[in-house]
Amino acid sequence: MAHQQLSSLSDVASSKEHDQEDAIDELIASLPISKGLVRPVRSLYQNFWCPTYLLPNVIAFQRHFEAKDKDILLVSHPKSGTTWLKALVFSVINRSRFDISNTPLLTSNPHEVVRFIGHRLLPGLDGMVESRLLATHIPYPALPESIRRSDCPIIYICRNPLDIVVSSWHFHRQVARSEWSLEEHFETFCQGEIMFGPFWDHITGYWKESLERPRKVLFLKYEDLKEDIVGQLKKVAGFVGLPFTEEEEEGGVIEEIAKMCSLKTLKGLEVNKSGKLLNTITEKRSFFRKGEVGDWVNHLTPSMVDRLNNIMQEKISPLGLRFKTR
Ligand code: PAP
Repeated sequence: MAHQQLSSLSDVASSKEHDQEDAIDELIASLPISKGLVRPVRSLYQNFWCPTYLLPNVIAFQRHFEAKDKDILLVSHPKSGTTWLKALVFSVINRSRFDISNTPLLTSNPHEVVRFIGHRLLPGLDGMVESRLLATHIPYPALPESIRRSDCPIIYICRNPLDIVVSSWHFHRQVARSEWSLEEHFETFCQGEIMFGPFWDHITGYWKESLERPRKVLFLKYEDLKEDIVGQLKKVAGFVGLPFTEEEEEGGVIEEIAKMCSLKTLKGLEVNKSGKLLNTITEKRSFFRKGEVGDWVNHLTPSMVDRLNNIMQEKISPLGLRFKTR
């Protein structure tokens, strides 16, 4: 009898799960779609373009993720400095455990050391009890409510869109191994239909939140990191409640972290020179290219620059946000 009851309860549970899966499939089927090159189809979900195959993960993340106040979430629009930020913040918060002689960054790519959550689901997250360092590309309004409501800090990195479009074009061509022209890519980018775009909503969503809740969201710029990495690292350490001590500053700890996480060092490590990222088709070396501010001058025509500047002036500048572009 008890057994019968149990099996009928589990039947109910599994039929509920099936109903939920059906509902998610129906929801996904109802969304507007756009053709992309690397991920063939993107869906417009909650005002951002998401690769359709990732949507079930995004929805599960939104529904089930429970943030802890001690979690730290790194966020970026793709190609804005994600890899760099992962390496830097990991090094800052783990500096009492690791230094340059034994950091996991020597043997693992930054994307393996700090994993994405939301679009990729993280197995075994519950086992990570202490402060969890996680990353996502999901726009602010689409984050799980538990992240927005909790005190877990968010560190966002943005980059000037002229360099993002060039960087993402190189990346997509490499991943898709195809002759995707810069013109086609630029058009998609300006229409906002790039993964996790439109870029202007992504950037301004986190920018507004950083103004309203500066203790919740730290807003960093790739260009500022290039200009003054020591100052920016101090900012990050203070923001996560682990400011550098005088002794650490005098001992050169900040410079050591900056050097370990520099493009030159990471790109030169064997672990980042070949092989694919865990469970993906992406070559690890494709995350490291030039890492310059202003590489767009070598790629974009004057009319492309005008068009993108106009979009920025219309969508981003009114909020008081400016970029260094060279
Ligand atoms: P992702 O969003 O797919 O993870 P992301 O790391 O944000 O990519 O962007 C890659 C860019 O950051 C590349 O820029 P580029 O194409 O203009 O060269 C890459 O070279 C740059 N990059 C990667 N690691 C570093 C680093 N340690 N320091 C500075 N720039 C870096």
